[in-house]
Amino acid sequence: MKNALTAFLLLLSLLSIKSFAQEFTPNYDESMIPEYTLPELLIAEDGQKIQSSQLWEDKRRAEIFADFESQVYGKTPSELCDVDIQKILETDVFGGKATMKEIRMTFSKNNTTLRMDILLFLPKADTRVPLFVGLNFFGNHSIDNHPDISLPASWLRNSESFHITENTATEASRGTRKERWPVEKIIDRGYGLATIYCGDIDPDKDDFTDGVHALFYKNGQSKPAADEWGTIAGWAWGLSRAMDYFETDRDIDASKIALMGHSRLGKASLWAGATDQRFAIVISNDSGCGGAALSRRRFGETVGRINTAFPHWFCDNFNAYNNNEDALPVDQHMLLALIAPRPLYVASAEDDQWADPKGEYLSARYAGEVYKLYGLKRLRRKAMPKVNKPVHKDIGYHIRSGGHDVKDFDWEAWMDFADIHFSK
Ligand code: GTR
Repeated sequence: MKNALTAFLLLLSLLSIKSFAQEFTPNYDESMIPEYTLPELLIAEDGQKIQSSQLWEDKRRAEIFADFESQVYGKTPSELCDVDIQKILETDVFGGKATMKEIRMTFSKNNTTLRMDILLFLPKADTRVPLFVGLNFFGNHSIDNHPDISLPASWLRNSESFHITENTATEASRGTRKERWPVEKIIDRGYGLATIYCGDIDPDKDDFTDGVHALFYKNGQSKPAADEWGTIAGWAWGLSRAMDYFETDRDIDASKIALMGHSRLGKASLWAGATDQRFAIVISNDSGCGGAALSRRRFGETVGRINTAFPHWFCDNFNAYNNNEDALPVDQHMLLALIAPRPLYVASAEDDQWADPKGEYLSARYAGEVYKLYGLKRLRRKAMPKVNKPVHKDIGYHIRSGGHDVKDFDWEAWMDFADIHFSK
């Protein structure tokens, strides 16, 4: 009887997910955006006005952080695990002007291990170099043609154009994503670049048996509890472990690390930037819903739609806000504010309406209230900046022409921004 009831309820929920997905029509009309009131950034839960950066840090920041943790991304375990670090490759590249290294981190706990490879390109220099770090979608070997880059051992999404079949990396996919990673240009500007395949940390599918989560399960647990970390928080955890390594690498200036991420990985870079204040600059590119864009605008992708299509990205508690955005204790401008006082950059693309560029800009502008407490420069204009005209304050923003992608234009704007903030 109990089994029949469970099966019936499961069927009902599958049907409702399916019908939601089928019914969902994104809104792209500004005049159809429902009226909404954003939660107050600078009024604490007990009603106290937050008028100093000290009070922000001592009180309000923690309240907002706790809401994002329990309602949106899920709590990351604070326990440690065993970590083994091996340098598995070091070789000259680009005619000797840079070094390419691979660092293999192996995490173990609960009789489970996880292998995460960090691929690094570092310009040869007399001093420690500043670094950009970002997760990639299709394996470290997809960002450059070099034949020595290790293929990931973890699960990959099948893709004909990236030559991935049977969820396994192949030689043929070397360099297939190199357009998004202008490695030599980055080197020539004096920056290092580090990248990690996101699936090494947690494969991007609704399955919590194969990634980092399993290392931290309590006895008998097989998936995170409703307020525990989803995949995005898992990716952010991996970025922090990479940061642990960067702090030990004598070639890297760990006080000058800019974290960037595109799309779902942009959501991860924002959450990593919020959880780990060692990242000196945080950049999101086309991160949209659950990233930089305001949820309450319900423009393009919505909370209900993202939780339906990607049930594993956020914590289960986030489902309570499907079609119910006004009940959220936070909105995404508050996530951006958690990055303060560190420089923050939000990048959008004109044709990427699914990610709601205007919602991303507004969010970056509203986060400025906290930057102001620190006497920092924020985005003040109501009107969005012109297309392809980056604005570089302590919060940076641009909207690039073209679609959902990472272009050299974006990288150049981020490097200009990093030049200013790292005083290069
Ligand atoms: C889309 C998703 C977005 C964005 C994107 C991506 O399908 O709806 O939220 O994350 O994928 O990661 O490319």
